[in-house]
Amino acid sequence: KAPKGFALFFTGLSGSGKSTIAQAVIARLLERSARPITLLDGDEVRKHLSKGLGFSREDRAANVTRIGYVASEVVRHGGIAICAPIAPYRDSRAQVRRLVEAHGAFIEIHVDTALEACEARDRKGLYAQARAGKIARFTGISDPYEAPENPELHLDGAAADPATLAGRIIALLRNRGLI
Ligand code: GGZ
Repeated sequence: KAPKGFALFFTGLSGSGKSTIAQAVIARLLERSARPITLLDGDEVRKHLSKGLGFSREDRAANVTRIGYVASEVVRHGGIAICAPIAPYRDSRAQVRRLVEAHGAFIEIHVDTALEACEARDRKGLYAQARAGKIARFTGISDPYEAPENPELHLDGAAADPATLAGRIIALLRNRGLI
């Protein structure tokens, strides 16, 4: 019978490791099967699906619900959607959950890397710019991040390497009979 579709929805601060862990999960999934995977990464989405949107509350909500809509369509057709926006607002995440759960499973993964660790790495130099006031409304510095209360999985991105954290996600998907 056709496999059930599901969405992995990563949420967390900039530099928390969402994209890197998502990539490691994709590599593991591709080893197991030929099921197609749709990646909706924060960065890429903003170049295409959400081109022109900024970082106000409204624009972030629009960005996140657009991602959710695409994910729900993928899941409706039995596919795997992997989403990795910051998604700082609880209500937007809940809206995405409702959209996806109408058709399949929604797995919310909080990549809960301490702000200090994200900022210490600062691979793109964005935190330095935010501290200097050159980027306004930067999540964790000058804009809110509402932590998930009941995510399916809670990970500390600084506690283990991405491959190990991806292994925990694969185990959860196996336990739930999704792969
Ligand atoms: C947060 C920002 C901002 C502001 C630009 N606040 O680490 P990155 O660089 O590559 O990922 C971040 C990305 C966040 O976009 P999302 O679409 O994931 O955000 S949301 O879900 O809130 O809509 C960061 C960069 O864009 N970036 N300005 N002010 N991150």
